Formats: sequence, C-alpha cells, structure tokens
Amino acid sequence: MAVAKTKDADQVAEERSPAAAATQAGPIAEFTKEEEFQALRQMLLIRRFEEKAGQMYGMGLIGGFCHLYIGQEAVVVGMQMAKRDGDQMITGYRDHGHMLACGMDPKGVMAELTGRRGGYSKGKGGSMHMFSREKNFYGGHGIVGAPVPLGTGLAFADKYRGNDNVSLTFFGDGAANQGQVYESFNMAELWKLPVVYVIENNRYAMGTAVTRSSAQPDFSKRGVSFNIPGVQVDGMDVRAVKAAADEAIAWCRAGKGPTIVEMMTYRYRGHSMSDPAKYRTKEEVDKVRTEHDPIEQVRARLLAKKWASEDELKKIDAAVRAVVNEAAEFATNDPEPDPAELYTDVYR
Ligand SMILES: Cc1ncc(C[n+]2csc(CCOP(=O)(O)OP(=O)(O)O)c2C)c(N)n1
Ligand SMILES: [Mg+2]
Repeated sequence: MAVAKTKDADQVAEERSPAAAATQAGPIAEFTKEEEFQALRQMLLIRRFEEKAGQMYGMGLIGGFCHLYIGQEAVVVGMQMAKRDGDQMITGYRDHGHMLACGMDPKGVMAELTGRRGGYSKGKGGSMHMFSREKNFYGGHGIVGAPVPLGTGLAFADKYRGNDNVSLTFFGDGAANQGQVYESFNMAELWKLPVVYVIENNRYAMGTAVTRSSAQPDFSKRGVSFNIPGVQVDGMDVRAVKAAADEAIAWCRAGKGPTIVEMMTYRYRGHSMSDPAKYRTKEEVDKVRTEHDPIEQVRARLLAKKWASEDELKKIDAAVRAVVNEAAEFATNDPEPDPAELYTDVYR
C-alpha cells in the first residue's frame, strides 16, 4: 500500500527552520534579571572564545580540525542552566562551547587547541578530544554518532548506581541518521535510562542539507517507534531551551526513561575551519544572524526591560574578551609537550 506523503521534505524543512521555530509557541522560561545576565555572559564567552579560536587557526597557531559553535550558543547554555551538579554532558567534535558551559577553564581549552602542555589533554588531544571528570564532561568525540551510545552508557551507570543524575547527550542532525543511535534508543527506553538526547539540528551535516539526507527531517519524532517522547524547540532562544531542558531533565530524574529534545539551530561558520560553505547562500546565513541571533535576543530584552544600559553591556563584553585574551595569551606561550610524553597516555 502506498504511503501518502502530505508534504515534501523541503516544505517540512522550511517550516522547521530557526525562523519558523521562533514563531512557534513552545514554552518559554521567563528569565529573572540574573538569569538573563547569566545566559548573556555564558553565550558571549562561547562566541568570543570561538572567534578567537578562528583567528588563531588563521594564524597557524591551531592545527588539525577545528569546528566552531558560533550561532548555536543558546543550545548548550540553556541546557546547562537546567542541569545540576552530577549530571553529565557528552558531545561530538563541535565541543568547545560545551566545555565552557560546563565550567572548564578557557585557558586549558585554548591551550589544548594550540597543542600545549597546559591543555586539558596535555596538548596531545586537540579540539575534539578533551574531558573533565571534575566537571562531568565526557568529551569531545571525533566519530560522528559516538557520543550517543557512550551517553546512553553514562545513563546506564547512573541507573546502576541508583543515583538520580541525568546524562545530557548531544549530537547533530547528521549523526541522527546512524544505526548506533537507534540501538541506543531501544536500550535506553527498555531500561528506562535517564538520558536526554539533545539533537542539535543546525540544518547541515558537513555540506549536506537535512532535506537531502533525512527521510524524516522531524528529528523530534525519531524516538516514536521506541516510545521515546520528543519535542521541537527554538534553539536560538535560550529561554525556550531552558524551558524544554527543565521538562526533559525532570522527566528523566523521575525515572520515566529517555527523552528527545530537537533544537532548531544554525551554525554561522562552515562545518570546520577548512570549509568555505559554498552549499548555502550568504542571504540564508545573514537572515538567521540578523533576525534570530541568540545573543542579540538577550541583549535586546535587557535593554527593553531597562535591566541594562548599552554601556553596561559593553563592559560585560569587554570583561569576557579579557578572559578570552588571557586564554589566548596562555595558549600561545605555554610550552609544547615534552617529546618524552609521546608514548604516555596512549592505549597500547
Ligand atoms: C563515523 C563517521 N562518519 C563520518 C565522519 C565525517 N564527518 C565529520 S562531521 C560529519 C557531519 C556530521 O553532521 P551533524 O551530525 O549534523 O553535526 P554538525 O557538524 O552539524 O554539528 C561527518 C559526516 C566522521 N567523523 N565519523
Ligand atoms: Mg548538523
């Protein structure tokens, strides 16, 4: 029997773009003044850090792969605002923002990017391989989809130990088409594991648009056949992310099993530093930047509510830039690993 198709994939993708997501009436967490400032500082830290990393890459100070998170800041910051100590976070290679949101030291992250001793992996891991047990950040993984079974495993450990921690497992729209994702979904629901699957739908997997790679571009529905509930969220509005995260985390903590939050977001830069991003138009990027930028949204609210003046906002930006400059300075002058370290920390 033929399955009736009501809409074509392009139409669905258009309806589910960040622009459309912003007009949808999902729950929005009303932020206090303190929360608005917290979100602003965190997102600015990620934005300025990534801009600096981009510059340092251009100067030849960073080698290898480097995937910037610019544009997607509201996703990790909103999730972070809803989590509590003990909850774990794990993601793929677009990971600097997650580390900073978890409270990892910008100096240690930047020094890892430049391959220096003071980096989180002693300068031997680079952009995609950093971890912090202290901050419950479990990487940093270069293999697309890998964080999904690993994050599910973290949730299994939580359940096994009888605590009520939750695993926040981040992956992309491209990763969502992998087989290991669905094996993980099955086990997670079967065993009611406390894992929030955060699908960061930034509309592209390298140069491939969601509509060209995904038979079902509505990622919030990807758990349907496993009985895993899912919601779609305006991932450019940190308040919407926080509201969805609050619900998702409460669901997991209550022992109800896994859940999916699909974050409609957008990356402003190419896939990695070596991608000129010719597969999309400048207009498309500019439209999201000018109409939906997550940081601008907070700035505008702070000004409209008269919770901050332009001057105060400039001072916050300057303070954040100072932290990032200090990290860059450290990452430029810290020595490279001793050659004797070549065979240490290596699995043999
Ligand atoms: C198993 C595996 N296959 C392919 C790649 C190459 N690769 C790196 S990133 C990427 C695209 C993933 O896109 P998405 O999951 O949407 O994440 P985004 O880069 O948009 O954050 C691919 C195919 C890889 N690293 N690992
Ligand atoms: Mg993607």
